[in-house]
Amino acid sequence: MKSLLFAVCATAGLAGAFSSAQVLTNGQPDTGDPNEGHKIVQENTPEETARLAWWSDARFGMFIHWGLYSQWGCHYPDTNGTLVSGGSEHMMLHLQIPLKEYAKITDAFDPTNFNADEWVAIAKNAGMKYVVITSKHHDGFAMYDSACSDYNIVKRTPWHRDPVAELDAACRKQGLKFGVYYSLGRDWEDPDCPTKDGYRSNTWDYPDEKSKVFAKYFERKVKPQVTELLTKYHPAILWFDTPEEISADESKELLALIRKLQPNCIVNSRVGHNLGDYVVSEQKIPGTADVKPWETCMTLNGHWGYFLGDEKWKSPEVVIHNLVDIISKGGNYLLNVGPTGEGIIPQGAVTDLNAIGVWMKTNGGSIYGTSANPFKQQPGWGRITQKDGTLYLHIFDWPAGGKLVINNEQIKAAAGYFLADPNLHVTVRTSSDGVATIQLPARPLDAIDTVVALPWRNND
Ligand code: JFZ
Repeated sequence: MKSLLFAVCATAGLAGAFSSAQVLTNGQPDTGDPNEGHKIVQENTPEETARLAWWSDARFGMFIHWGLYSQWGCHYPDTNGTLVSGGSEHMMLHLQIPLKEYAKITDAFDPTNFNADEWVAIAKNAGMKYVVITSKHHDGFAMYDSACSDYNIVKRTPWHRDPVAELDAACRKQGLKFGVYYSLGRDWEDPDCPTKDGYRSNTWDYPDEKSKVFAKYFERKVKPQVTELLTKYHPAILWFDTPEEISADESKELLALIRKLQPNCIVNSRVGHNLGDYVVSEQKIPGTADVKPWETCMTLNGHWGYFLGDEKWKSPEVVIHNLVDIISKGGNYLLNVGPTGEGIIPQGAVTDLNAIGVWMKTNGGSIYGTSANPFKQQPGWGRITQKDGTLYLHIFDWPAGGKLVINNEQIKAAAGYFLADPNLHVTVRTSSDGVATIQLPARPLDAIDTVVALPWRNND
C-alpha cells in the first residue's frame, strides 16, 4: 500500500515537498482544547426543545471527517518522498507543512470512487438518522463550492465536484437529516485566526500571533461561509468546532445570523460562550446526564480522518453498548467514519456498521424516540431506556440461571416481551420485600444486548 501511495506522491509532484519529518505531538487525538468548558448550563427554552425534537428522536448519527488530510491517510511525503505520519487530520499543524505545500495535495485529490448515495445508504443501513460532514476543518480548505474562498474542492481539485451538495441530496432522497461541521476558531489558511498562545495556530506561515485579529477572519471568512452553507445547502445541523478566541458578542452575532437565515437549524455548543442547542462530549460518555441535551461524538477506530494502517475498529458490541449507555443517560451518539482520498469508507468501518444495523433493525424501537432511564440507578446487568410508558431492559450480561433482578420498587408491570421475539413473553414477580425479578430463558436471544419491553407505570 505504501509503495502505491509513494508512487502517487511522486507523480503528484509532492515528493520533496517537505524537509522535516518531526511530528510536533505524539499524534494522539487533540484533547487539550480549553473550549471544553463551553458547556450549556441552562435548560433549553421551549423553542430550542421544539427545534431539537427530530434530533432527540433520531438518537444516532454518522460523523464524516473527509478532507485533504485523507489523501494519504493523514500522512505526508518527506524530502525523499517517503510518507511520514502526520498523527491525525491535524497533520498540517503537527508537521508544520507550509500552506503552499499543503495546498498541492489538491492536485492529487481526485476521489473518483465517491458515491454520496452509497455513503448515505451505509449510514441508513446502520440505523443512523442523520449525517454530519466536515465542510471546513482546521486546515481551512472548503469541502464544498465556496464563493468566499477559492481554496475549495470544486475550484482547486481535478475532481471539480461538491460532496456537500451531493450528500445533502442523497440524505434528502433517503430520508436522513444532513448537517455540516465547521471549524470556527482554527483555520490554518487564514492569516487572522489566532488561538490561545498560538497553541493550535499556523505559526509557520503566519508567525506573528499577536498581529492576528480574529474579527477580520470572522468577517472575511466565517460569516460569509456560514451564510453560504445555510443558504445553499439548508443543513439541519451546524456542528461548530473549537470556538477558541471567538468573543461572546461574535458567538451571539453568529447564532443570530443562523437563526435569521435558518431558524430550524440546530447549533451545537461549540458556537461558543454557553450558547447553542446541545452540548458536545468528545470521545467520552458522561457518567450521568449532567446537562441536557447532549451528544457524544466518537471515532470508530483511533482517528477522525482516514489514517493509513489504523484498522483498530471498535467491535459492534462496544458500539452498541456505547449507544445504549448514551441513550440510557439521555444523549445522542454521533459515530465517525473517515473515508479515503479515493472516496471510500474503509471496509472495516462498513463491516462494523452493517453488524450494528442488524441489531438496530430488531431493536431500534428501544432506541429511537426513547429517553433516559427513569430510575436513579443503572442496573448491573445492562441499561434501561424508556418511551411512552414502556421500559426497555437492555440485558448485556445474562444472569446465571436466567433470574433477572430489577432493583427498582417502582416497577409494577406484570408481563413483558422480547423485541427479538415478541411472541416470547416474560412475567415480573415481585417478592414480599419488593424485589422484582424476571425469569429469563436459559440463554440470551442476542449475544450483545437482549431487549425486554416492559410496560410499566411509575408509582410516583
Ligand atoms: C476537534 C478536532 O480538533 C478534531 O480534529 C475532530 O474534528 C474533533 C471532532 O473535534 O477535537 C477536539 C475538540 C474539542 C475537544 C477535544 C478535541 N475538547 O473540547 O476537549
